[in-house]
Amino acid sequence: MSLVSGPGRGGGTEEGSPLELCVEKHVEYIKSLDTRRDEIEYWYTEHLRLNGVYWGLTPLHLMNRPDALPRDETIDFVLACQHENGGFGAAPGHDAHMLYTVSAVQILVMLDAVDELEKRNRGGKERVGAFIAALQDRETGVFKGDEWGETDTRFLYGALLALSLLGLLHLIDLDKAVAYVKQCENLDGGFGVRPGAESHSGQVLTCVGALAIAGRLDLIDKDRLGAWLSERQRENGGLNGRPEKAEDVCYSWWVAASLAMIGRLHWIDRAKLTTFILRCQDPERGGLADRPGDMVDVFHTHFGIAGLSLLGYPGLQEIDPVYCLPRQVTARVLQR
Ligand code: 3PZ
Ligand code: ZN
Repeated sequence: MSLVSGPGRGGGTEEGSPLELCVEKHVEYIKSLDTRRDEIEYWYTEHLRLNGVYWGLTPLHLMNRPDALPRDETIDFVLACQHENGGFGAAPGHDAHMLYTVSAVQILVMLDAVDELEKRNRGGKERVGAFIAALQDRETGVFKGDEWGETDTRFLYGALLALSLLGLLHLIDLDKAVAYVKQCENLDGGFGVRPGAESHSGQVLTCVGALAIAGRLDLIDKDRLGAWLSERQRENGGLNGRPEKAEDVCYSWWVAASLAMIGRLHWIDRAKLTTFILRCQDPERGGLADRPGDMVDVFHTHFGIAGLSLLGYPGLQEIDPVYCLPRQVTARVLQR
């Protein structure tokens, strides 16, 4: 199964054409990604496959088409990516890594199939939790992506996200993880990839998300961070990752979800951002690109539709900004 394709063709919305989400086109685009195994790009992107399934499945759920991909085949594929050590690789036979393990948990939770871990791969969710917990540095509280890799707040956020969905947060030192995130905070209100590193919207999302899961949003100066985040909006309505950089649909998610978590989403112009995201659609072939006129991919399709959901676009399921999953999914699992 692959939902990461190579380049599609650049579309771009013509000036003045009606701006509506082309739901049916996007459903067909995502479905088509899994049927292109003959194309060379399929093999170039094997290292992204499990993430790609998450990026394809989430917008389908948001667009009320959860059955557009075969549920049983998806579950089979996810379970085939699991290792003896409990973690998941990008595809069957690949090494286990935090990022794929988080995607696996998000997919299984979305499909209400966490029980299949126990039924079919033995060890159940506890074995997944043990893989993740072993990647925490017990001195500093931060996480590695795999046993050799570097540490990064992305992995810390992923660990907290997956463990909380599995009900296994007690396996780690949560206070140490929170203290590490706090050290990544900068004077501008943003967060960097590690203590002292420059603020970046992607890192802000991972740090704010981690604090939200830990129940420690009280540690954030919300007005100062909200000001830095709202300055990310550009003239055309799009959002950038840091000062002076170009806008990109995926940053719409990092910035807007962070603002939503601290209760400041109204600090950006929501109508202008909605218009920007809709202009990134390819109205003929389906899918969304990083910015208007560029080539579409499943990653920007996912984050674009997630952004529209956060902005309350009509007809979409509501998304949970902390978990980047449909609200009804996290409500079922976390009972909140
Ligand atoms: C993209 N990855 O390193 S990647 C990703 N980027 O695996 C997936 N916005 O070829 C797709 N840029 C497209 N389909 C892009 C995921 C990156 C992010 C690159 C990107 C996005 C602008 C330049 C890092 C979660 C997981 C991973 C990332 C971020 C968040 C690429 C380039 C990089 C990657 C994959 C393909 C353009 C798709
Ligand atoms: Zn992007």
